Amino acid sequence: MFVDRIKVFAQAGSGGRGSVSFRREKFVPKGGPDGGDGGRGGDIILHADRHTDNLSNLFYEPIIKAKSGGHGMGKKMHGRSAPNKIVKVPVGTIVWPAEHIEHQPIVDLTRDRQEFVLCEGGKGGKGNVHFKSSTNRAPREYTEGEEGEQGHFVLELRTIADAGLIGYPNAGKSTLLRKISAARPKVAAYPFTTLHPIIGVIELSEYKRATIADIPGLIEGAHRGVGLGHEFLRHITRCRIFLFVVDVAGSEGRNPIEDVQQLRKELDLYDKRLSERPWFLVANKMDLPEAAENLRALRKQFSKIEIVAISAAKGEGIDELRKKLANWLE
Ligand SMILES: Nc1nc2c(ncn2[C@@H]2O[C@H](COP(=O)(O)OP(=O)(O)OP(=O)(O)O)[C@@H](O)[C@H]2O)c(=O)[nH]1
Ligand SMILES: [Mg+2]
Repeated sequence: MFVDRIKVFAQAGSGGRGSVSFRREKFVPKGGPDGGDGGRGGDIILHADRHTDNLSNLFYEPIIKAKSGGHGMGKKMHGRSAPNKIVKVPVGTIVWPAEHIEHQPIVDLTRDRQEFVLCEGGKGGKGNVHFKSSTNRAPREYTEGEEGEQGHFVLELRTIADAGLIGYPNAGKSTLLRKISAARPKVAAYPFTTLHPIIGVIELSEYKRATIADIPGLIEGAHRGVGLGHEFLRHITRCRIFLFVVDVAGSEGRNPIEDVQQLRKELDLYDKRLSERPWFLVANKMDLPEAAENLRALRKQFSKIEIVAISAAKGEGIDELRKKLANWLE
């Protein structure tokens, strides 16, 4: 299961209560106060982890709680501090307050191993040793531990990748990702084979790598939530460049030029800022009959846009695409 948005309730542990206790020893008739402090409650910590690719662990545990600290004890003994509760989330997780999502995020976890204390555990209370004074030698005062912080939050994943693949269903985006990276998205001859974003890592040179996100195919009306498009467009909002993948052979009876225009429009309607980002064309399915002719028309129509012709299925043009990608990402 792929979960990229979830509401959770988080509650850190409370501090333990301070203790009221008096020394009792043989030959020490009136031992003074010796009640120790309570221990700290556990924090709730979000930990960005690059091996975690979605938020499904929270689907099964939408209520996150850390344990409370132990109470203080006699002989000035402190209560035990509760362990922090560490929750692994994918890199690219944004945390919103549940009341107003998409306003001001609480945190954006963009780096691997980045940590954030979502809810702080309460401090332990003070034991009666702290309340001894010249006028009160046998204090019965203590304080309760502080309550742990708590709140409702929405966690949302916005995939982080250098480049995003955008295209109609069946254009061959996943086939391309399989050829160019070690990622293994499913490929099939029916639309919406890809149901959630998948990231592939591409070796550009010996030292350089790039990440590419394959998202479910877009169709007309995607910005309004038709198909799977809208749900997943936010996963490309962080890409630096976009690769529009088209079936240049028009093998499903569509026109590649219209496809590109429609995809551009959907992106623009979704978020104007995205349509201003650098983009390139990948003309796929060059192995099919109509492709060469359509490619000429495509080049004419989009003369200012760089176009790389490939056959993802046959693995043709992949090396050139890899080289171009390195340039585009410079
Ligand atoms: N002839 C030919 N067929 C291809 C090529 N690339 C992909 N295909 C086929 O096109 C179909 C769709 O490929 P996918 O890679 O699943 O397409 P997609 O864009 O990921 O589709 P969705 O996940 O549904 O959006 C499959 O049957 C592929 O085998 C190509 O270069 N040439
Ligand atoms: Mg796919």
